[in-house]
Amino acid sequence: FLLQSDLRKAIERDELSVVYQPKVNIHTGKISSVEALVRWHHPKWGMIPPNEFIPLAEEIGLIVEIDKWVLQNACNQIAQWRNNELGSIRIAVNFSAQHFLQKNLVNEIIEQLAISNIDPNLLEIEITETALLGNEEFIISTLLKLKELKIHVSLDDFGTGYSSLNYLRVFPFSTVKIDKAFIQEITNQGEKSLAIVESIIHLANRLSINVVAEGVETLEQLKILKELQCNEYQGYHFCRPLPPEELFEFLEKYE
Ligand code: G
Ligand code: G
Ligand code: NA
Ligand code: MN
Repeated sequence: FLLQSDLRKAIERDELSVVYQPKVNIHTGKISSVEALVRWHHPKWGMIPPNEFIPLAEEIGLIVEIDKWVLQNACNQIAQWRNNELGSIRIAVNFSAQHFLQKNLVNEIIEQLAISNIDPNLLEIEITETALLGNEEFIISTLLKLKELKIHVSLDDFGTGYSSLNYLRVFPFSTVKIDKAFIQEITNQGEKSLAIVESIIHLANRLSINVVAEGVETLEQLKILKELQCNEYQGYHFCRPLPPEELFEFLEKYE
């Protein structure tokens, strides 16, 4: 309960921050986007992992406010990097189901893009399957509006939830992200995970959906993913999530 009331005050007390982790094309080495991941520095308890406070924020109805704060931060970050001549770099922001299912979502995003003066093409939204459990027509219309605006939308953590194959048929996603739980098993005698990863990649390629492997930690995993014709990967092997200044240095050196 203490943590709940602390979380309610975290934004105004400036205790949240955003770290960024690149996604990179396996074949060209080009960075396609960087994912924004929120962090909470509690004044007394130190770093609280998102796996603890995001579910809490969802429970107490605070997640929408947090998501919006991260979106605003990420948009301002894109603009700042552009002005610092790093060039145009796309940022992927995680939206929880509660947020994604809001009626005025698209207008709010348009407004934020205008305020930060950035190109919609530089924004990507990551949602998980739980966001797809609502009204199907509403979700499709939201996804189509975002697509029309050239905003990218990714299906995150694919393979862990219901993972209906129908989602890939019905909803217009630009990208599917294979959950890291599968990737970590492909070099660990996880014959079943390997088969699942191979199938998801094959399916995504056949459907012309971009496919990203999450949580790649070793060169061995990367080699397998390359052979399987996965497009992009993300993980500690390439780069950990970094604060903006450190990511800026990383990108400058990488170029
Ligand atoms: O880096 P990692 O431990 O940060 O993230 C853990 C979980 O928290 C992931 O499932 C990630 O999607 C989620 N997460 C991180 N940042 C955000 C955010 O800004 N909004 C939402 N809704 N989830 C986030
Ligand atoms: O949004 P999503 O649920 O996909 O969140 C990604 C999570 O995975 C974040 O918590 C991020 O810090 C974490 N992560 C990113 N790369 C790696 C990795 O190589 N290994 C592991 N174990 N976690 C990773
Ligand atoms: Na994500
Ligand atoms: Mn994920």
